[in-house]
Amino acid sequence: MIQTTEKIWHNGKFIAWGDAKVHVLTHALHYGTSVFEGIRCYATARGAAIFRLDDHIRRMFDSSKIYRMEPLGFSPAQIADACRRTVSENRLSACYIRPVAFRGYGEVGVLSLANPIEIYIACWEWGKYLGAEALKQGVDVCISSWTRIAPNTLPAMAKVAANYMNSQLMKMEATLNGYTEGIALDASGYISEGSGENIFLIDDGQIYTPPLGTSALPGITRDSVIRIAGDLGYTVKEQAIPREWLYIADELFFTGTAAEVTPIRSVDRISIGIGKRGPITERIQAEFLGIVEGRIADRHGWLTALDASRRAAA
Ligand code: PPE
Repeated sequence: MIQTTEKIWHNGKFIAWGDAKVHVLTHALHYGTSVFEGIRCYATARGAAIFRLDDHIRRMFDSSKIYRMEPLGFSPAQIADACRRTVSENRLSACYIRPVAFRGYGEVGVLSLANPIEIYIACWEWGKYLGAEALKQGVDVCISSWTRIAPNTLPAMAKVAANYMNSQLMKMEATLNGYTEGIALDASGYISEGSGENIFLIDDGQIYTPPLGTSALPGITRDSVIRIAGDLGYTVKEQAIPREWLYIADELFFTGTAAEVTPIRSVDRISIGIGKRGPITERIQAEFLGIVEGRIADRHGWLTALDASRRAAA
């Protein structure tokens, strides 16, 4: 069960957690009309810091633009500020922040343009997404029998609720068959992404990831890892990856806000590389976790300190 907190931000005001309710005829509930983000806040030595806040808010506005959910009624700077205030209001440091904007109660029927847009921001403590041991030991995954949403059906660059019905089919199938996660192929048969993660492959010292054209979400962690890999002297090639390349790769890992950098140790019960976290994955993961947890200099300016006075003093 989710660990509740005290307050949730709604359209500019804080309300009690238990009062954040919607009518059963809310448009989003029937038709999936909801754009959202998942953002992590980390406890660092200098206080709580939110990872790539502005980039997440930018993606949320992009998602709402794609679905003609405009204007949202608040600027990106206002939503970013509301995210910071939601964490402070709940006196949390390490937590997961979930801003969501959706078409609310009004008309019933597919066309949503007249329905009001409601924005909520909640946060709560959320531990390791793929299990406590996953970051070190790696996870066992399968190729999903479900194809990822095709580019001319649902736009994958938008992070919207509807896309997660496809993700849920992948995740339920994987879980019920004893795997931690499923990876989908795109409509052309190439590797797309996990139900809630992007994927990276390492072969012969070279790092690869599927391009965004494979219906993969433009992950903020994906982008961070591409830049961290560059800092470490690697270049990441974005190219189409056939399924069998996963089986014979030296290393594989997932990236995501919730999953962070999680090694994959097997695919379809085929052991990958040394069968646990590989050396390049370990370097990238250490660098990523070092930066987000404030132990390594924030050279890209990715962290937003919650407490501005502390930031000024730092
Ligand atoms: N692909 C998908 C489909 C996806 O949902 C995520 C995030 C990613 C890639 C990675 O994107 P980013 O977080 O920007 O690096 N998945 C979120 C959902 C988790 C959930 O179960 O809810 C997340 O990691 O927050």
